[in-house]
Amino acid sequence: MKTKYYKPSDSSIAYSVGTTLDRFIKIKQDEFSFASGELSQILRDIALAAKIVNRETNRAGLANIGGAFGQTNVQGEEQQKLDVIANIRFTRALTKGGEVCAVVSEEDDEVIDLQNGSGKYVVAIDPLDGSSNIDVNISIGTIFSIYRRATPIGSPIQPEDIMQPGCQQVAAGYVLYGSSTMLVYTTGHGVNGFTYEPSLGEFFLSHPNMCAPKDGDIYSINEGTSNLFEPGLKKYIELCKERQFSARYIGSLVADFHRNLLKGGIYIYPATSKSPKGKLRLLYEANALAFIAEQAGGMATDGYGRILDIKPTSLHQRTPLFIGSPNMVVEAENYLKAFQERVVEK
Ligand code: AFP
Repeated sequence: MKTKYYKPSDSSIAYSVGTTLDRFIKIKQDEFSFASGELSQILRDIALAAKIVNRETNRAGLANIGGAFGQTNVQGEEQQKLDVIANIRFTRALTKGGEVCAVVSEEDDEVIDLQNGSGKYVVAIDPLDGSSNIDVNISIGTIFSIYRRATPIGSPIQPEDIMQPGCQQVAAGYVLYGSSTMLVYTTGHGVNGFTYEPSLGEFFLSHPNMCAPKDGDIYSINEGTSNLFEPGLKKYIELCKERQFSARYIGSLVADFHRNLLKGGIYIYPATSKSPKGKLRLLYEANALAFIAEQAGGMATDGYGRILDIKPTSLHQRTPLFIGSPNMVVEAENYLKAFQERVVEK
């Protein structure tokens, strides 16, 4: 039999289309000390569900899947139809994948036990964040955290499997359904971003080794409640204005976070006198983004301490969030603490 070596063609038709998410995951699989392909499979399952949600999101105006579902979730927030669709899609993908034993979702009051005796992992997910933006065609996102279960495989799910601090995450990521759809994730070895190519149905590596600028000039906060902010935060926002920083806030955490990660800035969802724990959820919003921020050289705190060190005490626990460029987060935190001290000293 005659053989010949493969020689890539010089023709433009043979240009590389880039690295697919699948291939990238496979290449990087060896980075996990406990790697055996399961974590890679979960990432693939999430990517598959993201493609479906992306398709549904793009048809939202046409397919009668916009608008409210007619029920509220455990947060008391009105569920949108796409919230429900996304929740089903991600849960289904994680169930079929077979690597996950339990899912915590913003849309479900309780932990979903997948009854999977061989599942080593727990996933916390906000299937569709910023869903009040769906009907007005503004970017929305999915946020996910992956943990290894703490108790032996095959035994009943225990609270300690679920209530793990963010520093125990083995992977985390988000999907941004924006002007293009992106999946960004970390497994604790830097952060990489992939852009969806709809005609090929694949995510391609587009943002390798993402790094948060040390400093920035964008601040993202809903100032509508500024009269309820802590005094230190009011001062910090004044400072941002004195420096003529840009205010950018669209009310979709993933989109606001992503912008600041690329351009340099701080996203703040603070405690207020009305909501001392803020609005965002620790387990399936703050933790994932905090892990990504830190892996990209950024920072995430609740204004007084590291997000990833918070030990959760309840499933849908809320936390204030200060996240983004490290110099900005440190400065904001210093304002909060300095002013608080002054108040205490009087
Ligand atoms: P929805 O999913 O209800 O739209 O909430 C989105 C969100 O959790 C987060 O994505 C935003 O940053 C934040 O709430 C916006 O909240 P405010 O409307 O209070 O600014």
